[in-house]
Amino acid sequence: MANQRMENMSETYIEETAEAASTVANRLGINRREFLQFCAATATTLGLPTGAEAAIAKAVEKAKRPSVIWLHFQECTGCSESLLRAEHPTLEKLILDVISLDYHETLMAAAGHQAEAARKAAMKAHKGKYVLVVEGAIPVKDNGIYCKVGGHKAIDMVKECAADAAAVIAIGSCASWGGMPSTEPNPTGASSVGDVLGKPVVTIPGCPPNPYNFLATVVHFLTFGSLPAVDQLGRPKFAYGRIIHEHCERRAHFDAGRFALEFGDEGHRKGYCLYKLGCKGPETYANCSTIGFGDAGESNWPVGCGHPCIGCTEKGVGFTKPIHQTAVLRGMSPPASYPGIVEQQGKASFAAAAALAAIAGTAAGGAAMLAKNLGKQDAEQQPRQKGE
Ligand code: FSX
Ligand code: SF4
Ligand code: F3S
Repeated sequence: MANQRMENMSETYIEETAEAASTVANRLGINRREFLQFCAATATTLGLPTGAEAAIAKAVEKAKRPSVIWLHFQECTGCSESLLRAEHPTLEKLILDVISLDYHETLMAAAGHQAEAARKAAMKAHKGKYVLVVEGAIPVKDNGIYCKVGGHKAIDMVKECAADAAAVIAIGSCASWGGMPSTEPNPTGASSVGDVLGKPVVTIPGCPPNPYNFLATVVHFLTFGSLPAVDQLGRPKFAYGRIIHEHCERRAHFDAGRFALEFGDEGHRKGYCLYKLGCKGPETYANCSTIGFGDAGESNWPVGCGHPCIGCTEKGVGFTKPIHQTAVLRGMSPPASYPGIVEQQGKASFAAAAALAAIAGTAAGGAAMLAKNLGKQDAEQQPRQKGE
């Protein structure tokens, strides 16, 4: 898609973009074409029109790198790891080029009092202008004593650092809504950044989140001077506007009623839909199915690798619902038809299913119909698979 965007650009745009790109590419020691592709891919991820590549390239070239203070609390550091593991064109180079990472406990060379001093200095020098990124949940039970860094409680640190920040970004599900540390019975009272600060913040959920969603958010801030449009949970709409199920590569199998019923069964080996293994794609908002992870080629995301989505981005789903519990079919539009497999097996005619779908009419009706069909499929598929 990025290449297609490049082809659609006018020559002027290409020249402008190329000029800015040369500077950045030299600075990063990467190939200019790779950088241009990155700009095009970021514009595509953000849903920006053709031509925005030039603005992005120029912003990355010229904009003053915003100071970033990155705090770690209750988490596994997977968010930072995923940023550093991304490739093409070496995301960590880009991220460290577009931001000035002034405080990050895992990545900074300084330790102890020096690290503390670096945080204080950055806060003072960039008062009102720095971006605060928080990774990890914040324990609030027992006055917040369960997480301390340098003798300071997480709850105090986040409030202190947020007070003079230009923007606050909660990265990962832990910071966005509590994530894994908040799993019942949540002994430490692990809470989200928004809850602790008592105000909405931009959230990039996922455990870990897709690094491009973070980078695209930062690039948006750099290019337009503002954070991207968000939904009611603070999630950038460009990344979390759709449920995974809508663009899943296995969706045709779902619609046709072809499911894996056990790990390793014939349906699983054939790449059938993982809904009956507990896939939460139908109730999880994220772009995993469209942008994948780690630039390691097609299908590089949980479902693509054969594992049901556990809904790691979604509060109330990830780390909350049992893995094998089937998902709520959220926002489903009924498919135009219920083809194939049921009819072939002679249990229900296609015409009858289509007529019922037409009578049901609404999306909810469609979902109910679908659920009915799923039941039929189960009855059909089980003995067939056992017999094979
Ligand atoms: Fe880990 Fe981050 Fe999960 Fe949490 O990612 S990958 S536990 S979302 O805060 O480090
Ligand atoms: Fe894909 Fe899961 Fe939806 Fe099946 S249920 S189509 S595997 S997202
Ligand atoms: Fe998480 Fe599901 Fe995406 S488990 S990474 S939201 S496919």
